[in-house]
Amino acid sequence: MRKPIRQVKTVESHTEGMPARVVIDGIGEIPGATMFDKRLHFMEKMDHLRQWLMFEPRGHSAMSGAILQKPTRPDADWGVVYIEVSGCLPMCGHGTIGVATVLVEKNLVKVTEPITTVRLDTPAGLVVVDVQVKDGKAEKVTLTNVPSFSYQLDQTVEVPGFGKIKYDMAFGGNFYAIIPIDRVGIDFKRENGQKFLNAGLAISDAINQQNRPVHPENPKIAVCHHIDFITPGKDRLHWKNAMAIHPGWFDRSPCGTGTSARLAQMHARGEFAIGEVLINESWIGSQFEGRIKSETKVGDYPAIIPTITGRAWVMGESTWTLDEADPFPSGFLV
Ligand code: PYC
Repeated sequence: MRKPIRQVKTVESHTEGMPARVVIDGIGEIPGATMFDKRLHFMEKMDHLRQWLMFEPRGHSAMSGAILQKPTRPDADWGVVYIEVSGCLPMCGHGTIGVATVLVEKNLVKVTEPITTVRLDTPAGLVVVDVQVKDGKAEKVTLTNVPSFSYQLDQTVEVPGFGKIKYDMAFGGNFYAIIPIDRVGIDFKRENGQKFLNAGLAISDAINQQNRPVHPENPKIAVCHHIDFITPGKDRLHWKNAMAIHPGWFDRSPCGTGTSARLAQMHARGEFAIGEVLINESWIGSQFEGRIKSETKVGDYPAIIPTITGRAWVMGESTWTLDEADPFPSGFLV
């Protein structure tokens, strides 16, 4: 039998409905002194591997995952490079919850009950994750995210087809434009999904042309590809979102970095205090809890340290092989 030209092993998980395909073997060590450098190297030289694992026919138009690496810092247990259908994020909340669940349930870290603490070296910095474990199962995961901050409030962007749209820009590991749905005049209903995705793409293109956000401490983080359309839930601490991600898919989870950005924005607006719990609900109705652990600064920006709590489930394990005659070695999107 012909040997495959490539083979990797993954653990398939989902976090509140959003896939997290965790690559546990087969990629090797990605060159780079830090996890941020590894992410850049991977994006420049190894992107075909992301496309192979995320695009059809092995993935789909909203696929997401993570590649486990040896950490580049002594205080971390594992390194992580996040991959998804749109590229490689510096930080991914639902991905982190999936990775921590996989590490615990596959015994890739020393597991202690009732809490196993996992320290992840991510491209955005060290992320500490507390996994609530019972009988070897990860029941609930709380990650302490990177410092998150409100970048700009009450901005206006001119969007072709929509006119002037007001938004707040906040950072929670990625940049998020936060927009109440009445500003785009689309009802929060499943059948309006494509309308939100079209609006999100137009708004993100317009923001990146007219007022591109730049991280004050890492100017290589300089794009807004996430539009957080929000609508109130049952009280002031319960919100629902349609998280439209470039080039046109929804986060099925409530979005960990998006929830962090939202906490920072609400805090900056005086709408959320330390000690409160935000229930952030996804497009499919799954929920994360968001809290503020403490306040800090990022450059000159007042910032917060958010924690995000959610759940993930291991669904199976896969061995992916690539045959030399496969006409789609980098997959495809339709
Ligand atoms: O959970 O941070 C997140 C995330 C980003 C994109 C999809 N999910």
